[in-house]
Amino acid sequence: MTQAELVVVANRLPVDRVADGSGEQSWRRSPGGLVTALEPVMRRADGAWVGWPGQPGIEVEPFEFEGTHLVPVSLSAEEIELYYEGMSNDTFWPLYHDVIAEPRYRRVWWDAYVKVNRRFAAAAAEVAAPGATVWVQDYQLQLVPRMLREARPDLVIGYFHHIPFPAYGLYSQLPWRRQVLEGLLGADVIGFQRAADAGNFARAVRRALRYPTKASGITVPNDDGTTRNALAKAFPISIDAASYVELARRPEIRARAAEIREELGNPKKILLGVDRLDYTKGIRHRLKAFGELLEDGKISVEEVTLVQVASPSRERVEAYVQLRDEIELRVGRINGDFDTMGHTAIRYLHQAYPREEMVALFLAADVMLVTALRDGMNLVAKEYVAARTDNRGVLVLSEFAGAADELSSAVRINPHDIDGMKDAIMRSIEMPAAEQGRRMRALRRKVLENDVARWSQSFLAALDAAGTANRAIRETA
Ligand code: GDG
Repeated sequence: MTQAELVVVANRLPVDRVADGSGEQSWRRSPGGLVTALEPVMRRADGAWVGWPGQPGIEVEPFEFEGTHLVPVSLSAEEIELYYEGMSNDTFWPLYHDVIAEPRYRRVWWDAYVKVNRRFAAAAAEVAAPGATVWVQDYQLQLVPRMLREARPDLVIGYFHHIPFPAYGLYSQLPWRRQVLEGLLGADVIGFQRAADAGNFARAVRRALRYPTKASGITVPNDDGTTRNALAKAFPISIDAASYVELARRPEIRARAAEIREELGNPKKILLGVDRLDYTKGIRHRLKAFGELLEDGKISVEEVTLVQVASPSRERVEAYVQLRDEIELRVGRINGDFDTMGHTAIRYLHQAYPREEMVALFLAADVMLVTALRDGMNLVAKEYVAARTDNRGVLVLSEFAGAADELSSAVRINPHDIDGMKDAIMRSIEMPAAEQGRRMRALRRKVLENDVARWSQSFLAALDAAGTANRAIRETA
């Protein structure tokens, strides 16, 4: 049986099951950011990855894929409904994004969440070598760190939270608030996107559990009366910036960007939004501001087009079905009111595109609109910046996205302030090339320096240090 020195545990395996032409099933690397982030580390460490293979009810034996040992965790259709669509995406997601949508608290969802977390923990415990490092990813698996520590006290355990962690006034709604904090505190290092998220977490621990905290450190009691330290700290995630630079330099992608402008009727300015169709992304607010600018006569469809890519997401969760209806109604109204035969106000695309097409869109766009109401980081903002090797283009960025902490040279907005957003859009449309260049150069420096390789290295280095320190405490106890 394979035993790995580094184990990643995530809701999804880094592969998708695909049928080839003859009906044979095979695996293909999934395009996600986390996969790119961890691939080099996994390869070097002879790592294992524990996760759901992406289809309900299928039982798959562990297998090797491009140098990583994959350990599938099977989930039934009912478990996907309760643990994933229910507890993860209809309770934790809205609660952690400051209750933008109303979280639903259902005990059957929680029971399934506990049961599924236990299954992930057991799979990780089985594949981890003695003293191995295990890195748990995200809010679907918040109980895994503690479950794993109970089963395997020899392990060094890290957890990274990809979404925001809310203030205690909101967090305290959660009927299982203590269990979740205790679950997370099973880790030696609990990583967050922003310092504010780590601060909210530490305050929740003080309020709900009464454990002492000092700077980033939390003193966690063990069952035998001894204590250990957990570190709760910000490790802002990033992108594989070099791969965006490479794509942006390809002649065929640059040609495609020019073609996109042509196809849109050569407007003077193209505004772009790229989001999963999610209520956290502020798509409605963006449409409102854009629609009002047309109404006010500040812009016209001959001059300015908004391209909105809204990739399909969580289509079985009711709030997402509703959101799609609302957005499509609003897009239809704006286009109906303002389109001409030759020009459209909003080119709305409810589709997912290959990365090459995304980069061509980034290059075609004069202004990138990131108007999230709450967002852990927002990688799209960083991808746009990385792709602009020409030092042109303007990033409009919500203060409520984690990326705002680093990307201070963006045009910052509060998406709730529609007038403010309209002003920011006008300023961006009219921004002189010299100012665009100055801002873009500063943004690019940040993103290229702090890429995803640095993110994973700095998390794993902190984890190594914390693990060593906790081991020393244990051995002298
Ligand atoms: C969560 C947190 C945090 C989107 N549509 C297409 C496509 N995408 C890609 C983007 C980007 C990724 O998906 C989305 O990442 P974001 O960070 O923008 O947002 P979430 O999906 O909500 O991610 C977030 C992130 O985790 C990482 O920690 O930043 O705050 O919510 O890479 O480019 N990619 C392609 N076609 C599409 O149609 N190829």
